[in-house]
Amino acid sequence: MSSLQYLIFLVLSLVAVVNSTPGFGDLLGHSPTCPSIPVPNPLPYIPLNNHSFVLNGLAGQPPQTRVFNFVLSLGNGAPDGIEREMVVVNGQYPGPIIEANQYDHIVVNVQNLLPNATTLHWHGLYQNGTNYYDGNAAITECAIPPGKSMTYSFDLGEFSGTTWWQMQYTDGVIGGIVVHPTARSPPGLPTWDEDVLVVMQDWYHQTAESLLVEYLSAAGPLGTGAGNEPVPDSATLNGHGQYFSAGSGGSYFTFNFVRGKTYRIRLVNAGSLADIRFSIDNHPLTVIEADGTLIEPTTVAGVSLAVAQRYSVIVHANATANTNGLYWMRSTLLTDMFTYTEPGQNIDIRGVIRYTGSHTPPGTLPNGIHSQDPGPGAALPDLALTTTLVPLMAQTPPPLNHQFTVSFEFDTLPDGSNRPFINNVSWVPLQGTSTLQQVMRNPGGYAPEGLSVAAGGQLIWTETSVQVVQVVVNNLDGGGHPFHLHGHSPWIIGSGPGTYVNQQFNPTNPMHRDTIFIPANSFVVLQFITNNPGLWAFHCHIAWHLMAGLLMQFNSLPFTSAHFNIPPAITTYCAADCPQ
Ligand SMILES: [Cu+2]
Repeated sequence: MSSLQYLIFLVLSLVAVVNSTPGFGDLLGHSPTCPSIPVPNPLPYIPLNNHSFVLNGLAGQPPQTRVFNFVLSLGNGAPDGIEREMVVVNGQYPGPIIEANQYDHIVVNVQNLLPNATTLHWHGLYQNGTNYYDGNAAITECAIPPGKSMTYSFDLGEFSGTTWWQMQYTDGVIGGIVVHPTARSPPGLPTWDEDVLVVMQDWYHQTAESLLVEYLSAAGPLGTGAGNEPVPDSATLNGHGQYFSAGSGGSYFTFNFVRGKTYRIRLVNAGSLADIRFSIDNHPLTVIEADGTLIEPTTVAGVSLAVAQRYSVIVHANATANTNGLYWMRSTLLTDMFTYTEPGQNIDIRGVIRYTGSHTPPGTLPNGIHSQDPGPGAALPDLALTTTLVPLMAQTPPPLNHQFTVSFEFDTLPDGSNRPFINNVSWVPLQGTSTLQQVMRNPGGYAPEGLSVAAGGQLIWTETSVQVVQVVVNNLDGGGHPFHLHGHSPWIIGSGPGTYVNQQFNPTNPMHRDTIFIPANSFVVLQFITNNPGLWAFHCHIAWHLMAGLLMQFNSLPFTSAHFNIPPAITTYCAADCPQ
């Protein structure tokens, strides 16, 4: 791109950004076609009860359709001790857990009683043949207007493992998804007696809507500078958190261990920004799953999860260090993403493991709230980088057909604010339509074969036939970014510092997962097969970076997508053109 082209591009993208920014969380009535409803007054939220996080198994049940009803509304409450307005599902936070077996069919009836339009995205699910239910506003559907409903209806297909659903984009309410495999466990996979979910989320006391305005401004949050991501105040662990400033304490998620039993704990980072490290005092963790991929077991002291990543760990209830039978679960926010000090912040969030037989009164804490982590009781490392993980079920990726490179970085706009760019393109959500709708109307022309840029910041790679593609992603930024590919679990063929310069890799049983952390100033090489028709977002999962435009799309098999039987509601909602 010449410097003149670049200048024109910057001005155009600035105009696009300015035009689109109110699209996130605008007031009602942005569009004359958008319905307005009397929004119900927020009620105090109900914490999802502790027992809900224990999974039922469902093993041996025949394949079936499982139906869930989600009513989205505003609520209020103080998960970490500080009152704020929240988004809740059926009055609850976190939202309900979707538990099913592989190959089940899932139906979720969503009713939106929020003042803004929204969608629900089912992270990591393949949505093969139902791309329009991927829940990606402005890409696979248009958001559900206030007062309206939509039914998501999809097969789980081959997916199994631990994942989560989330509301896009503002103040995302979240919930777990657990899909049990139907086949017998592969050799080498440890067994467990009980199965429990632990969902962790960094937590802000301001609404995402107001924080986004600050983030996208030249002044930045708290005036700390353009491009500084809003730093969270605390975090929650299964909906319970602690914030000790202002005299508030919050509450603790508590889980009972029966001595001698073995537990599978499924960890999810459902947050917006921070990496989170999980550990349990005096208990080693044996990691067996990463983003739905079973891995060769590896025993560690702690596990760090980037935003949107998941791990399963096996824990033996055999600790004797604490005579009161109480141990801390620790969910520690890593500060590497934080560019300024948030006053009063608590990064040290706790939950409680309580051995049955503990003679302490209910609610007793293991020891001091500022006690140091004693470690697992043996000298163990933390979990290493993704590229060192080995899938338990070996796969050899087929030889590649097409390779292409994208590079991303952040740049300052003429007004002093900061935006991300992939190959010099910053994504802006389409208004009143979706890229899928555009492709269906013009499958051969909207986004031609290969890499193209459609109007409004839509960077799209198109494959009109089934191909094995390799995408080289160069991170030119001085920070790390967790990238998520919708609808796939790409192989990680290679990675390293700097930019990719045709290094050769030997992809013998490479790791594959749907959310890959790309460290600062480094690259990854991903490989996948374009056999899943539709528009698949590939984006940084840090909420602020995504909303600022760090996203591109893969357009697989557009002539197949053109025959999708899109539910009429989606078309109607596109025409309504409601702000999110
Ligand atoms: Cu990012």
